[in-house]
Amino acid sequence: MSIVKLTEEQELIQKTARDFSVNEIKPVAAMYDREGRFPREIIDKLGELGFLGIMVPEEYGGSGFDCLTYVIALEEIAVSCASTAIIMSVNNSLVCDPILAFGSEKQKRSHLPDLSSGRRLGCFALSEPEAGSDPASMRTSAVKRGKSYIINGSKSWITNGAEADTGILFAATNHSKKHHGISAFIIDMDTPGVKIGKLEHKLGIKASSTAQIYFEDCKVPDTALLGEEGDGFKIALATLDGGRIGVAAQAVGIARAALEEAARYSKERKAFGKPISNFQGLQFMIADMATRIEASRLLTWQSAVMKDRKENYVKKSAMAKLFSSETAMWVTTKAIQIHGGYGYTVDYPVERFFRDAKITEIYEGTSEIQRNVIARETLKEIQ
Ligand code: COS
Repeated sequence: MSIVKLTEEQELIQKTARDFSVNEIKPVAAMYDREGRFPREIIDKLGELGFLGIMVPEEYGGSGFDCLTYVIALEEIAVSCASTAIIMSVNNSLVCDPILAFGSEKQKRSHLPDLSSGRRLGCFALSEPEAGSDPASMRTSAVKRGKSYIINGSKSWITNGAEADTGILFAATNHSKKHHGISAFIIDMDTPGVKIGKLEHKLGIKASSTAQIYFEDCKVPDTALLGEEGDGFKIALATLDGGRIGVAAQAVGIARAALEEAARYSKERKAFGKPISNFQGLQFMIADMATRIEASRLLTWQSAVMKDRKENYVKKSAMAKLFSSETAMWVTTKAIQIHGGYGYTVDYPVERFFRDAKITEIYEGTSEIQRNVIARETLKEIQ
């Protein structure tokens, strides 16, 4: 299947994720989407399977696998439900990962076991109403008072925001220092002064919540600081480098689901007296869909392997996210085309895949931001 030979353990995780996805997520995914309901029961089971802290070492209560194993599992989950996949991806990549990479020993021991098991769910609060692609312009502030910080401001587009128990929050501790004045905190979402605002009514990933969060004189202990004061911007970008691998895997899963549905449909549906899969025009679509998905997966796996090897994967994760998300959008569009009018109805799942695909080109850095990152790194490399 690929140049990467999976270990027996990785194949087992892939099978476990696939079986769970097919048996327990696929039958209910359309219902959760239609009702816009958070799939709490599924997330609890993902916790039991060890899928919420896949890369967290066992000593901190996680599964202790590498990033490649993580993306393999995430793709399988995304094939059935992109909403579930992003809930899982945020918890692993955007919450557990920065605590593991930048947290103190005490922070790792106190937060990671609950986050890995699903006893607590995490969110990543970086974006603001007027600071998405340009997080350095954030307005949320954290002012030091004795042994505490007082946080004021608002965050938007926060996946898991309404359900999360633990948040990775970014706030300016010194506005005059611009991006060097941003700090990261691990906060308890039950802290007085944290208020969940409006939930977005979205085009897709409707089973995952996307919330606004307000902070009104929210007092957190200085022990909540993640890394040093002023490290926040670096922590956010380094975390997003990893998050983008997760979104890439999610996009590969969505695209694969669309291809599988389209291929099956094309073999059943007849026109002009034969299955439409017999027509070359349609075969060319299937060929391009399969090829783009394979290339997306290779980029995704490559960036995961580079992360595991502790190589610089900034450019590769941006490439993986860019290519996979645009592939997901393209493949889901073709899947609807192959289904004709039926694909445009809620009676077939491809319309959900199409709606879900779009967000992968937007969150954790838009396609335009990924191109900025790729160009910046490429121009640095070529002298
Ligand atoms: N990891 C760690 N630090 C990084 C980094 C990375 N991947 N990329 C950049 N930085 C640091 C740089 O080293 C630089 O630090 P110093 O000033 O100390 O040297 C600083 O960040 C600014 O870097 P640069 O000048 O290259 O960045 P720009 O301001 O031109 O652009 C981008 C920053 C576009 C890369 C960044 O703003 C970005 O990725 N934006 C998208 C954010 C995003 O994904 N938003 C979605 C929110 S989550 S849904």
